[in-house]
Amino acid sequence: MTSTVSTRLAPRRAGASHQPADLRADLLRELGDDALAEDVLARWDRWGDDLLDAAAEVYADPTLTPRLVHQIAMAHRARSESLRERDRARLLRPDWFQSAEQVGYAAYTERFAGSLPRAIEHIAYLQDLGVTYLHLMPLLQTRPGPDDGGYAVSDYDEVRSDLGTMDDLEELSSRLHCAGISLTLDLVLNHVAREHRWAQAARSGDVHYRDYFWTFSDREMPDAFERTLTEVFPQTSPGNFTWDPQLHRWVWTTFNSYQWDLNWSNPDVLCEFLQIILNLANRGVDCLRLDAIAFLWKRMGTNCQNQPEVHAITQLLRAAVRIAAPALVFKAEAIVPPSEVVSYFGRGKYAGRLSDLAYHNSFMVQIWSALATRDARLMAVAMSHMSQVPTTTAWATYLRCHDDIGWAIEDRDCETLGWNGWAHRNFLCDFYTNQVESSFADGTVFEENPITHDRRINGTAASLCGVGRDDQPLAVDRLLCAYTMVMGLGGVPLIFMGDEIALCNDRDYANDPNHADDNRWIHRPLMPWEVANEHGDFSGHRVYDRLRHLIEVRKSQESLHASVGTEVHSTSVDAVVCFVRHHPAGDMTQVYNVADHAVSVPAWEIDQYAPGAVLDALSGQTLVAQDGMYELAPYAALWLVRESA
Ligand code: OTU
Repeated sequence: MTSTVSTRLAPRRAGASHQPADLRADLLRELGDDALAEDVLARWDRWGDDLLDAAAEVYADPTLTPRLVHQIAMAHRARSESLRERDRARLLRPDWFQSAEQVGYAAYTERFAGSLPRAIEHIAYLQDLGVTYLHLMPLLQTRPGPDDGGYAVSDYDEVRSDLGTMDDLEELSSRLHCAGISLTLDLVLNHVAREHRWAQAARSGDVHYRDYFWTFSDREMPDAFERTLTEVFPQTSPGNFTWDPQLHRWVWTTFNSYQWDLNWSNPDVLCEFLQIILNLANRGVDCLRLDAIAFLWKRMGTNCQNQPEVHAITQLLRAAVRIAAPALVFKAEAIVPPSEVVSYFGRGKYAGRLSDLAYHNSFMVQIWSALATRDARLMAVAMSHMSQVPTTTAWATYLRCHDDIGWAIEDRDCETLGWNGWAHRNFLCDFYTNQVESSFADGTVFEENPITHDRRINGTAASLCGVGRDDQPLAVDRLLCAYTMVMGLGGVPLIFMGDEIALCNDRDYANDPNHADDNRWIHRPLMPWEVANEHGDFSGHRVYDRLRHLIEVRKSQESLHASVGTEVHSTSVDAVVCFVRHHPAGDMTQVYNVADHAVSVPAWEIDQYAPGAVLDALSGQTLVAQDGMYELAPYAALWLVRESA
């Protein structure tokens, strides 16, 4: 044997107490008589190195990998026949979530249906709209009192008692599956409620559990960390540390003071979460939204976001899931600068090994910015600065979600246009809270930072578009133009509950003592079924029908598959932007006019991207040039393809 070959064959982690070969044997033994043991082993051979490399990168504990192997084997053994079937189907179609047929819908169970069993009654409604992916907002057991909209979990093994039980969850997921709809749930993994049993044990003096958290006896370390940390809720929960009188220590609390950040450098925390993930997978969950994933790893001297260990941990968990429950995918919720967000799909050695989906926060912000300025150039600049994402992943595109909108716009992108970044962000905030003449919106301010004066905003998509205002006859066209962009980028478009019927702001939230302190509830209205069941809406413009048509067309366009990216180009008309998609199934040029007035664009500027593509798949009409110009109505949105396509 030559030395080159022997090097290649040498164990990759020399020195580790458990060699990959031992672990493989452990896995085989622990799988016992599992009928699919060979399949699991094949997946270990495919993904095991991802798990081992990542474990070695973050954790020094030699007992960790055998524990993980044990968890994987046990979870697979407990997996039901129908979910094993689902694993097989997804392995044969690993791009299932990238397909143009995917359309998502996000809702709070209690606002949408009241409870999990009652949600079953509304599956037909989702099917009619064309939904294939349902994200139910956090529904595991939370602390009593304010719970940050469910993001303060006190028990990961139970469903919130007002919503139902774990069995109800399982029943719902299997009913959804029968209807061709996958289920996404939140995995709140940066923090737990201080009422969670781990925090309770820590508070009563158990040092094993105290190590699950970041706690400090005095202000020295907290003060040192604070120097480079930012504040998420500067008004309602200032600072990142909270004094706990029972623990008699400072606890790291990035979000609300009742949400204790977990110490992910502790391998026990990792194992706890792998178990939670595998349990949810075995209940039939198809996708986990990794909440606030950017914050997982703390490092002195940084803002404690986007640290490389976050990616290694994601790789480890993702690999474990690929082996034990491959029907499950991950969606990263990293609301971080555009230059950072792409790293959640994996860059460099992590490429394609991390989350399958990630929220496209930057695109969302750019849509609102373009509508406010009636100018789409900044969107083209920002989108062209974003790096390519792995071809096996997909963006989750959206116009609104349950959170506020923070103006994640980079200074350098503004500078390209000679704009000042700070001034532009400030303008957007004024605009969407209706403080400038040109505003069409009806939003409110969220959490103004008293030091930086940074402001974020709230409001439903419809209210931010001007639905409900007598002086805004084009509000619905604006809303649909924006949703057409969301549906057109490629990836999984997410409809936030109520947008399909143009639901406006709900000022009643202030009457609920658990919501009154958090004005994000203004855009989390109750579903008015008497209106929705009629497919009616508050605008009088049949938004539901128009959106359903848009969805139908989207599903017919194979070229919207997320494996190819979208080029975003500006034109000589500031308000007109082109989305260009090159796909073997057929090219598509999308044209949008973000202004509330008609415009003319030189025809060649659009034709250059896909000559001969003049059929608008959305209206079924052919685009005809007049004197070399295309005339575009206010908020025109066209998906141009070739006639034959
Ligand atoms: C996420 O939010 C959730 O979406 C929020 O609803 C929760 O309050 C929060 O986590 C805590 O669980 O951390 O990575 O601007 O965008 O808090 C992004 C506020 C997050 C949210 C931010 C976000």
